Amino acid sequence: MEPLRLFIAIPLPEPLLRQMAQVQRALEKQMPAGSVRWVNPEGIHLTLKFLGDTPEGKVPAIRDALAAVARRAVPCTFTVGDLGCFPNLRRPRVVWVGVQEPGGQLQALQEAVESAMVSLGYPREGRKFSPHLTLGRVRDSVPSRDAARIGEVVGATALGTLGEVRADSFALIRSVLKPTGAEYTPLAEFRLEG
Ligand code: 2AM
Repeated sequence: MEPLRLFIAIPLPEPLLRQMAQVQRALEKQMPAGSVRWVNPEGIHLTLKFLGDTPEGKVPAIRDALAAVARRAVPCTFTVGDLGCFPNLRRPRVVWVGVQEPGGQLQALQEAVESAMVSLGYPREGRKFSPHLTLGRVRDSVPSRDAARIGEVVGATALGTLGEVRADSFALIRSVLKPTGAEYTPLAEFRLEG
């Protein structure tokens, strides 16, 4: 049987997704044509853990482990705003909107999800958790002059705060890669009950 490509993420409210679509359109106008693959705004989410290819038989254990995390984790509120690029503005690969949550509950939730998945055999993420909402990915074929322009536009755009999100659940999501972009299907949602 085909493995399932899975990840764990916090879904975002519709009005914020519409704002993100506006930001994408505003950026696209200023960037070299076709230089960025913009993600479908309806699917924008805050990723907590990417699991990747997973045998279907493992899904019940993942669900049980995530349900246990959700029973203990508290809801949190985070702010969405400001723009940036990974790895940096000089070598942009991913264009994102930032997520700020000084209270530390989002970080605690991500760590709890990470540990639960490490216990199930997934590798621990080597990088520090940098919560973000991906808007688009710079195409591999983009000449360095165009990449520089993308970084300049992102650096020069003062987005400010788009809004606050009350996160009271997270989801296990299946991703199917299509030529038109990734299609996401939530397999299970977990309410934060702590
Ligand atoms: P992102 O949050 O930076 O966009 C589904 O692909 C989600 O898992 C995306 O949101 C993506 O990153 C995240 N992700 C993390 N590591 C990944 C990887 N190695 N391959 C694909 N997606 C990954």
